[in-house]
Amino acid sequence: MGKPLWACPCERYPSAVHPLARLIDANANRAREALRMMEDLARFALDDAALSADLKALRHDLRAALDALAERGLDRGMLLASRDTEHDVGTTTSTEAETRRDSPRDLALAAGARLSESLRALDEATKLVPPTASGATGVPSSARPCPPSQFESLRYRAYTAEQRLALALTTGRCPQWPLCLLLTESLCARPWLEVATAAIDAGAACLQLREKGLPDRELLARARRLVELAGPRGVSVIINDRPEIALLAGADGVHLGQSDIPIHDARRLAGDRLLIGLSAANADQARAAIRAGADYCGLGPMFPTTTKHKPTLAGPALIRDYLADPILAQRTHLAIGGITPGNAPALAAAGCKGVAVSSAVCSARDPAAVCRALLAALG
Ligand code: 3NM
Repeated sequence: MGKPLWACPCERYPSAVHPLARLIDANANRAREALRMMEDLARFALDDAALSADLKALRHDLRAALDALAERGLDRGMLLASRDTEHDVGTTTSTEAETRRDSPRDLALAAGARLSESLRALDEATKLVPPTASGATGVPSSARPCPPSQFESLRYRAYTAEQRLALALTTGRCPQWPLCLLLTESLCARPWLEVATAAIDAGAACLQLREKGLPDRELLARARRLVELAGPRGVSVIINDRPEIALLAGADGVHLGQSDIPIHDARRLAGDRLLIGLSAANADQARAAIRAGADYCGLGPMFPTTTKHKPTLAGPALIRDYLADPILAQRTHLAIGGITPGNAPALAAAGCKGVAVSSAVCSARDPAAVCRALLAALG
């Protein structure tokens, strides 16, 4: 009669404590806890029903894969009985990396790492569990084929879920700029560099370079000039439409429209090196942007504008919708479109914390005065 591999291999262990069962139990707990953390982040930090349901299904399938081990003689009772936390030599060992978490994304990444490690450990360790409960095949375990592992496919699903979750949670390092100047030379009443400098002097915390027709070489040179000007003063530089120019210039971010390259592709180019903003005309578009990993949303148009063709007005109601959503409300927003010092109080009344403005500042004889008036109107 062959002895099951997980039976006590030596006299050191009390009969209920089997090293292999103990290892499997510990990793099952680790995987379950990590999945629950990820599920709760999708549910409470992102409000993402689809991702939260996928993570829940993963958790249930993990349970089923563990329960299936009962057919091979390793049932729940045995796993539980093998647990010996009191004498676990590893419970007091922790590293600095384990104690440091700065954002929900850090929680997701830590949970994702625990999940894939524990699923890999389960995948490997269960190869030592003989295919039948008796283990009495007469064939040495090394010669018996392993049953196909369910843990391997769970691990692949876990990788994708971790990616979706961590991308949507972003780094949390996008500031809420009160004023972003959209800089377009053709709208400027004075040289563009003077306009940019005046805006910074007056308190603009962000400059977005928006030049649709400039040859690439000039666009890159201008982006670099703005980064030189703004960077040392702690002012962010965002490049409209062009992640590769933003990366080459060392800018802080890129702003994309609904028909520009998808956020996922911009992220593949830029990783965490760029903040990514997306224009949204309604709260559904804003939610989709955040789930896809946008760091901030441009919300508009607030008012009629001649700078961009915009047949439908979103109006300040969009700010209210955005701020009424508990997930969106935590993300940076920039109201955009036709904003002036005269109409900015209506945005402030809707709770607006940041505006992106082009013609009202660029076309002013005194751009600094307009920036100050906008900031004052927003309070
Ligand atoms: N995007 P101005 S409105 C670039 O609604 C842009 O997504 C908008 O310029 C949007 O301050 C707009 O001159 C124009 O109106 C903003």
